[in-house]
Amino acid sequence: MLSTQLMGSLPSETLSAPKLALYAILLAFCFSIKSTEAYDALDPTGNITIKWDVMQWNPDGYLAVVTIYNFQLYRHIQAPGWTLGWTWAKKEVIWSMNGGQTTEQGDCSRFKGNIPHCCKKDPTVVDLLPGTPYNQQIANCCKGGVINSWVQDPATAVSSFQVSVGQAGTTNKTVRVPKNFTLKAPGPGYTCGPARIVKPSKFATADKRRVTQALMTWNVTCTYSQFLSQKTPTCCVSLSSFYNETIVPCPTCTCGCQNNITQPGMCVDGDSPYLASAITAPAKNNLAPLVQCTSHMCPIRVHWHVKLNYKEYWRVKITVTNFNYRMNYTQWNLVVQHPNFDNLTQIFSFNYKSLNPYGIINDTAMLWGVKFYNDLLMQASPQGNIQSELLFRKDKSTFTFDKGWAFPRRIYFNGDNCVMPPPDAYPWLPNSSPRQFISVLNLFIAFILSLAFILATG
Ligand SMILES: *[C@@H]1O[C@H](CO)[C@@H](O)[C@H](O)[C@H]1NC(C)=O
Ligand SMILES: *[C@@H]1O[C@H](CO)[C@@H](O)[C@H](O)[C@H]1NC(C)=O
Ligand SMILES: *[C@@H]1O[C@H](CO)[C@@H](O)[C@H](O)[C@H]1NC(C)=O
Ligand SMILES: *[C@@H]1O[C@H](CO)[C@@H](O)[C@H](O)[C@H]1NC(C)=O
Ligand SMILES: *[C@@H]1O[C@H](CO)[C@@H](O)[C@H](O)[C@H]1NC(C)=O
Ligand SMILES: *[C@@H]1O[C@H](CO)[C@@H](O)[C@H](O)[C@H]1NC(C)=O
Ligand SMILES: *[C@@H]1O[C@H](CO)[C@@H](O)[C@H](O)[C@H]1NC(C)=O
Ligand SMILES: *[C@@H]1O[C@H](CO)[C@@H](O)[C@H](O)[C@H]1NC(C)=O
Ligand SMILES: CC(=O)N[C@H]1CO[C@H](CO)[C@@H](O)[C@@H]1O
Repeated sequence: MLSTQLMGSLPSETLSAPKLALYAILLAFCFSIKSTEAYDALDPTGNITIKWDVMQWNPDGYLAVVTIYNFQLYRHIQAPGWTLGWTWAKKEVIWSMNGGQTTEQGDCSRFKGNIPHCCKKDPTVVDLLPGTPYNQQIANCCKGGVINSWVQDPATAVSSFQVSVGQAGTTNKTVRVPKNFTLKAPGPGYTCGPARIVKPSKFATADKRRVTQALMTWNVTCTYSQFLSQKTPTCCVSLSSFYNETIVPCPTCTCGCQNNITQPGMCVDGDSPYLASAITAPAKNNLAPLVQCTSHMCPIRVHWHVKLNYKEYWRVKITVTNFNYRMNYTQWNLVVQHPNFDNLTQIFSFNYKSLNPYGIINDTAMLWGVKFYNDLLMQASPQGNIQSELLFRKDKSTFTFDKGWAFPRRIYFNGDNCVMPPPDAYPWLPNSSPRQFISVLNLFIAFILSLAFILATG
């Protein structure tokens, strides 16, 4: 049953018709998208849609329920949560809010008696925290701005608040939609389009026997670009295998370089006596990671180990390690691309869903933690890692340990690309030379894929 004999002499990967079609599609995308557009080849329609439903006209304005839907397959919003801003078209004010609040009231000195919740021309709204009194809540609120990804849980991929607007239009002819929407999650990365008036939303009552509808509805769509979100990567990949003792580390300086002279304190050693004070020291920007000193300086490393070779199957161990002392990653997820995901037989202690954006090629998987077991990736510490093993069924016509075939083509952590080691550094089979390692065809494919990625994220 268990065979450690190497399969390196099997014919290597050949291009099947569906794969050629995929590469053609990717190639077409390369030349059709503008480089500034946010586009993710693995989640082509991914977006966050913000919907305003006017539920009631008031004497001086309206009452609206604002709902944020995260339609992205694998990108979520984690603590400290989303921040939504816009600019009023006229002199609108916010009388009151439920399930959310503005961060600043602004200058309401022109009001006597009733003072509005916010008088700013460009209000900024955040979610309320869990445990908010019931009379300030509405459905889908009060999660501290945390929104799950659509694949992990559509029920918690939604966030809502209610806003009572004054000094505004009071009919669907006079109301003016807000402009200039901004969504931070919590950092930059999203770009929002203009609000568009759409068909009023319909709501079914709990018993499904009656349908009501909003008086007016407008939608705003926001899309993500990793390029806008940060300049440096945040994640890297290291590789190893049972057939070669070399452990290929993350590329040096992937996320930053250690430089004790010009930037002392940009990383901390795990055994440093200053560790505790560095962690509790107030950060200039509380989103900035405080990382353990490593050659790559990344907050996250994903390690892919080719562990065992059976006759019909082969086994991989994935380990995700957190090097960031300032972050517990809740509801983390991985997206992994490898041609053998079309025959994944078993996965241990992770949830799994196949992502199939083009409907023809089944090589991409989304993996995430099991609730209450390993859905929390703890801050840098001996506990700051999570592991799983994957069992793949061999397809005799494509399977090989040669040419780095057993290593992943692409990995994302929480939707951001993890930098891979260069292909010529991959552990290779004994008796195989680096020259035959990458065929011209593979080079061509790698070039097309990286071009697609650069254009998509850049
Ligand atoms: C946003 O995502 C939803 C769900 O995938 C999709 O139906 C809709 O067309 C997308 N909107 C845009 C503007 O891409
Ligand atoms: C505004 O309301 C009228 C009916 O009062 C309706 O006929 C019209 O379609 C509405 N317009 C919009 C943009 O919702
Ligand atoms: C929209 O926001 C941008 C940047 O915050 C600002 O430069 C621009 O003037 C705003 N436009 C309006 C109409 O407020
Ligand atoms: C507006 O957004 C809602 C919720 O995301 C969606 O169901 C509806 O189809 C959208 N309307 C348009 C025209 O995009
Ligand atoms: C920086 O300091 C750390 C320990 O604080 C040390 O391990 C590392 O070698 C130093 N790097 C350089 C480039 O001096
Ligand atoms: C991470 O979670 C642990 C346990 O819940 C907590 O003690 C720690 O303070 C958290 N760390 C951060 C950076 O939030
Ligand atoms: C992709 O693979 C998964 C699991 O291996 C399977 O459930 C799904 O049906 C496959 N989809 C296609 C289009 O082959
Ligand atoms: C293992 O792979 C490395 C390349 O990463 C190579 O230099 C080394 O020779 C290989 N070892 C064996 C025993 O083939
Ligand atoms: C060896 C094996 O089981 N191959 C299967 C892999 O998955 C594809 C599609 O899911 C099947 O067509 C193969 O038979």
